[in-house]
Amino acid sequence: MSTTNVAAPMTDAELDQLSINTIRTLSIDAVERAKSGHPGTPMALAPIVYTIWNRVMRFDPQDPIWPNRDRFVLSNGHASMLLWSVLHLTGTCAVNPDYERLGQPSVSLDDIRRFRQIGSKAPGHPEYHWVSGVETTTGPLGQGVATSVGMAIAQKWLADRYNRPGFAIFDYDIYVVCGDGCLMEGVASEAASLAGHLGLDNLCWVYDNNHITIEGQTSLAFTEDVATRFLAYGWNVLRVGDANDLERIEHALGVFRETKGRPTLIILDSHIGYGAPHKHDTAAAHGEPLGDEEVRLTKRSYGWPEEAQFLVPDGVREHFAAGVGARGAAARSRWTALFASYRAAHPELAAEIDQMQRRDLPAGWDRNLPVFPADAKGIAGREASGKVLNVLAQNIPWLLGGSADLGPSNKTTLTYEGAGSFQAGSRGGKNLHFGIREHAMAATVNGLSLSKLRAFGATFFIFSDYARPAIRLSALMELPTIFVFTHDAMGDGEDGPTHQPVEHLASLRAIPGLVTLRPGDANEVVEAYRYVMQLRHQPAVLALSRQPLPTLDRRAFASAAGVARGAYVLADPPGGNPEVLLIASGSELSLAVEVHGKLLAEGIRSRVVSMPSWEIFEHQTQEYRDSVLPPGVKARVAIEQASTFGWERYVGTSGSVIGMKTFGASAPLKELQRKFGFEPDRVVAAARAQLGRA
Ligand SMILES: Cc1ncc(C[n+]2csc(CCOP(=O)(O)OP(=O)(O)O)c2C)c(N)n1
Ligand SMILES: [Mg+2]
Repeated sequence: MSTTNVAAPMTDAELDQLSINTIRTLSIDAVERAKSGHPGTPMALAPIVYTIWNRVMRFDPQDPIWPNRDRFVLSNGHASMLLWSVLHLTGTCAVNPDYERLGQPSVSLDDIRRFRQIGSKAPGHPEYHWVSGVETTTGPLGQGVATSVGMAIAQKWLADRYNRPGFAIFDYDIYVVCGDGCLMEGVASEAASLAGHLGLDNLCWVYDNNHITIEGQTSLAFTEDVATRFLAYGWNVLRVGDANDLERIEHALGVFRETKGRPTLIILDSHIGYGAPHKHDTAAAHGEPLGDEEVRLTKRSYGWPEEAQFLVPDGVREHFAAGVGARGAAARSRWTALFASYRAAHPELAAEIDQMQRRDLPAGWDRNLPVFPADAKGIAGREASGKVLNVLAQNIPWLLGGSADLGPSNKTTLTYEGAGSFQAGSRGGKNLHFGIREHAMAATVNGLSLSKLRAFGATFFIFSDYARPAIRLSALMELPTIFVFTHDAMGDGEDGPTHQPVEHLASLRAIPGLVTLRPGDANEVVEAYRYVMQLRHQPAVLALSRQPLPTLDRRAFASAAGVARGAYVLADPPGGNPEVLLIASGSELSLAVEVHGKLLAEGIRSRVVSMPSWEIFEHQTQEYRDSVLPPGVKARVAIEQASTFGWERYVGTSGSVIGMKTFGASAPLKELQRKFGFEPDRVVAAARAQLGRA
């Protein structure tokens, strides 16, 4: 290998090489200092990441949230040092959660020195919301590539709605780097299939074909023909046989940009641990420090001073400034001028873009929300939800979403005039057809949300399991995504236990930051949406019934506006002073109301607490919580057609929980309610027992 002269002046080619080797050695040194991390892949992929950033991407380091920037996703998140290196070397600025620029670097050299240490802006994996310039959190392999499909859909949708002749307000591309792990994961297959179907020609995945994963050669487990697979998905497939050949890489990226009608996969043959004499091409280079001696030999092979650490040679920062810095600044200033004339020509559209970027809601977003009259027969949660969604989607232009092939069941289809379907030939449609791909749907919803659209995804509650990894990332990234899950309990009786959620509520309630809501009647559904729409940094799950639920008479009971507090007193005995609390959610709320009446007839004074959301309730003041669940009232019965897991926190160890301890069964709903005890007599008996009057 040729020796690079670290001293200026240099040719452009030398500066390219110097920059690439800076990324490599920063990565090596950071992993060495941290005594943990993944050096081999950054060493191999520095040239592709360098080329994308410094030669191709339109990204202004001064404003990493400029709306029309090209996006870069590092789906093989373990190679995070690639990202920390370029964010540092490009001088990318930090912004705060209110989208204000902070005037300090996003990733400092000191952060890199403290790679993987507490508080460092160079954590183990790319973390959106923690480090500016990270477009999405990655680390769970496959999620980054799948999320990028949502970003690509978003760009197409935004372009369709907002671009006008002479005003290409949104024309950005999405670049993604991924490895063997990402392409082995099922979620990537779903996402690639969807992207191919949709003809997303703004999307470019670069596949690091290094034949290595943790256990060794990919021949252990991965022998498919990736190129043929992606051709079958309808992608454009390119190959670059040498990961160090910048010209060929740049050429392939150019072909991507000229390709219309399909996404592009660039298969890049690389050597993990490139330059390390004993570790290159081995799994040993994947996930551990190289070690002193190997580091020395590697640096020697790069023509690098062997003893230097965290060295950024003169000329490197300037080289990035002259590349991505200058190109990005020029593009952004052109865009800013363009947007100013756009604002003059299309003020309403420009105002929408402003609001969307700040995650504000447009004025009148909640007008015409339905109010459901009292009705003993009632309406299904999913039906009420469909009506609400159709109103909201008309009020909020950038609210869109869809189902994983269950639109007619989930009632999430937007049916109003002009709603349309998003397809290759109709980019303005608001109904997304995810197909039966829940994993990719949820990741796609994240990608849409990262692009500042308000997005929802839907399926049966039971299949929230298939969406869970991306829901978790939604919460971790603090994205206001919306998941509409219907058939939330045993309502689809005859379908049986494969379709009856049991542990799902408990498991979603355990995700930090996620808001779950299980509304108890149609007006609670309205209020649940009203609450959810106002979230800016939290994802929400709506668990909705398949079967009709009685619409409570809100003149006799408390207003459904109480949903906004998570739990509220729905009904008290005359004069107050309850002796037993009945706490219920969703389809069990009307059961609690019925029991309340029966108990009163027996002279037992019960309070019905509607508790659609634990998380929202937890955030109320102690005073409010005590007013709903008075500490002095120990006799408590919780009723919820879901796992009993966790209800002790509200009923105490002596309270009673009528819930599920087993899987369900295949039978008509009425029989299941009898079998599993969701019947008035059973609840009455539990309340009596709580009062020692069994
Ligand atoms: C969903 C998921 N499963 C497992 C892991 C643990 N893991 C991290 S990297 C890796 C191997 C990845 O291989 P590859 O993508 O080829 O990366 P390379 O070693 O080539 O950089 C594994 C299994 C993970 N991060 N995410
Ligand atoms: Mg690999």
